[in-house]
Amino acid sequence: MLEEIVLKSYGRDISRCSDEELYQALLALVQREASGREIKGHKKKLYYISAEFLIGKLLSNNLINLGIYDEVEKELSAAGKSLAALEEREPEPSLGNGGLGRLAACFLDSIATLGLSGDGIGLNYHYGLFQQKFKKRKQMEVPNPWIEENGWLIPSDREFSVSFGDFDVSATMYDILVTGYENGTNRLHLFDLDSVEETIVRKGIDFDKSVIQKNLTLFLYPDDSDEAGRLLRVYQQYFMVSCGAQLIFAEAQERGSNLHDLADYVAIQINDTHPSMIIPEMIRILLSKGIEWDEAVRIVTDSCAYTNHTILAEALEKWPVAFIEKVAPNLVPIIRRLDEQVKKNCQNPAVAIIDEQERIHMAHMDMHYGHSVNGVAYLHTEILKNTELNAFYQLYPEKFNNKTNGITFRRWLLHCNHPLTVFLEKTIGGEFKKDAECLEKLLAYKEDDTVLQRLVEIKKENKHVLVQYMKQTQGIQLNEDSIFDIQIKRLHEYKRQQLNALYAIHKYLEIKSGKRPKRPITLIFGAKAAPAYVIAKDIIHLILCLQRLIEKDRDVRPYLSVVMVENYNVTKAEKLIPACDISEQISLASKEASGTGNMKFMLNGAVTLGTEDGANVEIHELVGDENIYVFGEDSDTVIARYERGDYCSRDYYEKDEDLKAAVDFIVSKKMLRIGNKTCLNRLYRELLDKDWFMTFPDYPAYAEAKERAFADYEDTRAWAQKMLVNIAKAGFFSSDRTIAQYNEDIWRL
Ligand code: 26Q
Repeated sequence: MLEEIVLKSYGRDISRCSDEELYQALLALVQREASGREIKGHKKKLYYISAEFLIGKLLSNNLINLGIYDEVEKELSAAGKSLAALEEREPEPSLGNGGLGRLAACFLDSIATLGLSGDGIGLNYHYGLFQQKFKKRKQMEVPNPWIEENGWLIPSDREFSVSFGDFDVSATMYDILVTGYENGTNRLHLFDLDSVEETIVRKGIDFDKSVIQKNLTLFLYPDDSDEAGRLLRVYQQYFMVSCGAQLIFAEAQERGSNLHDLADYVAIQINDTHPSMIIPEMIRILLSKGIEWDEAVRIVTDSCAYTNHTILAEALEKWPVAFIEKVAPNLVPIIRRLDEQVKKNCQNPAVAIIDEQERIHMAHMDMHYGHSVNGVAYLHTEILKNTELNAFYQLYPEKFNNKTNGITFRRWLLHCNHPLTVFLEKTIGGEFKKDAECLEKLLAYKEDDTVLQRLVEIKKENKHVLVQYMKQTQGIQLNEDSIFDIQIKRLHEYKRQQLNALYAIHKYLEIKSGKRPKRPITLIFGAKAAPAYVIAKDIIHLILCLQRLIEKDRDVRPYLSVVMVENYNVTKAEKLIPACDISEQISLASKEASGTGNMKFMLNGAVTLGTEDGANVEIHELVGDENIYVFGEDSDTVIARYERGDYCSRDYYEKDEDLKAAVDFIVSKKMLRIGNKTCLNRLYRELLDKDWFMTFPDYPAYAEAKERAFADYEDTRAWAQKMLVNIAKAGFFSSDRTIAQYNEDIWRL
């Protein structure tokens, strides 16, 4: 298959080609095979519109989905070449920050896998999420280009132009083919500004934010807390929405829509509020085509559905009317009219679109003028209905629904964990690849020693592979026989990496005092912090200082290590997850909408150590008390404490000796010798004076649960049974299930 292409293009066989030539040939092969399978001819089409698509590398995934991975790998290795080396060469498109962007990527995979007609709409950022480098134990940000002369992007010949308040721009649409697993192909449409100039990048990821014509699609926003350049973000959003609407209307009309019946031709899923301007923009276009106001509003409402991904108040977008006035003045009268309509029907100021400070609440527009509002895990949706969005739930109970997140098993099992995939296939057959719930068949082997032993061996093999990788990439030597305890996710106080770090200090002090753990422990972290998020960066600094402290300490080194993986991204996740024993999911209950890393770990045989938050609640219910370590206060307790407003971290600190010792150690002489005084002091003060995400009340229960998990790990057979149950019960978290539910309840394709 590959040989044929190579001979034709280079006139040589595989063994005589360079890796670069082989990579290009594989790219051509994938594009040819994928484009032959495009899903066409359906009347109704889904558009998943999102500011982020964290797709990760595509080559292997496409080969798997096209069913040619094994064949290609054999051809290559027969010629003395390795597919792994070609994968290394591929740049990762990091067009997203974290969970929300990765979810969008998993969804596109599942939409195509289920044979549904549905495309992604997003932006073609020239630089993805910054590359993270560590210097002096601090995070530095470096631009992260990914676009190649000959890569995955296919330019389209449709033309797009966008009118902002003060100027017009033209845009090009680039498509990435999205292959389904042994099924059809859809597309991810990425819009790019024609006049972008990469030369305006200054030092690091700093760039001239003033000239929109040059920077609009230059960078992905690294952030939900960076205040600078918020106006630019609104420009990005309107650019995406305007181009997206042009595409949606053009395609619907090509499929036969007369616009009055648009909702029979399109379903639009709004991924958080970043694309919310699609609502007034579509109304604007319909009005301009002569459709009356009431009908235009109805058409748009029937087409659009909104997903909420967060209950953190600071992440809910509220844009000043003045911003929209500058960026998209034509939307302002429409938004005002929508707001008047709301205010006429409902006097509660909590549901207004425009508040008394003249700010537009994007989520409010979505809930009033979309037909569906969904949360991303059971608990999250309940909190939305009962607390955060209760006023809207009262108005529109029928719009609210839950869609518990999922992950694509093609990337997060078949691709990242070959040994486990092969073993599962051999043991329970290959049906689980298409029908994830078939993984439950594994439960029949819970008492089978050969199966249990093999699961342990596979974990060991994967740990070995990670050890090699860490040695090669960061020069860090991990101990293969230690427990791998892993926390990988964006750095955020609510996710509580600091809680894990406090435990690390506690363990360090314990070992120093002569109390050694039965088995060495490796605490692995991976996280990027938003460049302007000071405390998050301080937490990274703390972890890197601990890493250094322990590396240099002969007494402690054999029993404990703390390791921070540099530049955590999708590619690194694929290497870390299969090697994990204990999956850290320790957010403050009520704050993590769902989490999806928790699902990836479970599927790969790690046992969760977590709070009753997000999808952890559903994992707990599926695997039972025996197969998860749950600790900490529940969401009701936490929510009630926030309402009372009487949390005082110092009270907990004074009462718990271990905790006090760990917290004080942050600013100890030992630490100050390694780290930066300002950073460590600031973090220490933050914890003592504020601790907004309540790490202290959960500390004792966390340490206890962690000790229990480590002790249980020593009974290898019982631990293997836990691994087995976790794998067997992971089927529910296939994004194929999630997407089938979206389609059944919302899109109706
Ligand atoms: C907001 C305002 C201004 C600029 C940026 C933003 C912004 C950017 C990114 C707000 C939010 C995000 C990302 C949110 C996110 O990733 N949420 C995660 O979504 C996952 C998928 O549903 C969940 O599993 C996670 O629990 C949730 O945190």
